[in-house]
Amino acid sequence: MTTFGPIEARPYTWPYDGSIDPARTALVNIDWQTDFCGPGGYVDAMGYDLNLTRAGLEPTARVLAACREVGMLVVHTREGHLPDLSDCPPNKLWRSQQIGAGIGDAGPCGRILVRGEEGWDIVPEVAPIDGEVVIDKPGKGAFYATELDLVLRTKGITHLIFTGITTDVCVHTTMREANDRGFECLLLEDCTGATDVGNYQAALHMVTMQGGVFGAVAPSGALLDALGAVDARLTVDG
Ligand code: C5J
Repeated sequence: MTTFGPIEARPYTWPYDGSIDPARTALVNIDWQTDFCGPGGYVDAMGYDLNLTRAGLEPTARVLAACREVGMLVVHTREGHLPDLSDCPPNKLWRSQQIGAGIGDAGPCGRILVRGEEGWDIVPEVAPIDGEVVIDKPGKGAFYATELDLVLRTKGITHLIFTGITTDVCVHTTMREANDRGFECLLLEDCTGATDVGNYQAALHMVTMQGGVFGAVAPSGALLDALGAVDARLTVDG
């Protein structure tokens, strides 16, 4: 299969081993759910600005199209709990109730952060298509209590490209877990967002410390250029 890149990233040209091989690379889209970026969802109930968590949606849709085009594995994750909340730790439940967005409580998009509810769905702009991997997770990290590691290793994946929300919570936790497992990670800075601008900026910066302690950071345009996604790049640039 054709390889692409490498691409200009911070703090090193990504990937460390020379080029992007679509057969060994997965795009991992973290928690693009209504609960985190849609009106009436969990983040909205907590009172945070949805513009911040929605900011990366359009660029992510372009990246998703380009990665599908080159035959890359696409993985989507969803944070959510079983309807009886038996997989929701009591301290997580308590904390959500303190901030006025109790997990399992009824809201405009159904029960907050519960599997199968409207708010738990991935938003249409970046929804999975047939054949893509969807990982349901009860926690922040996508490796904890899920089949993700096994699926990636079975498919021969060694490199991961991340988009998603929120940068400082589920994206960071998953990227850190992935890095510890030996996956070579890239975070697309314009394809992610947090509930706080300072946290978003700090989370990006943390990745780049110590020579790329969790991997590297790049704008999505660099990836689109490398993949030869000419149409998508033209749209990005207007
Ligand atoms: C949070 C997430 N923030 N997807 N989840 O609770 O980042």
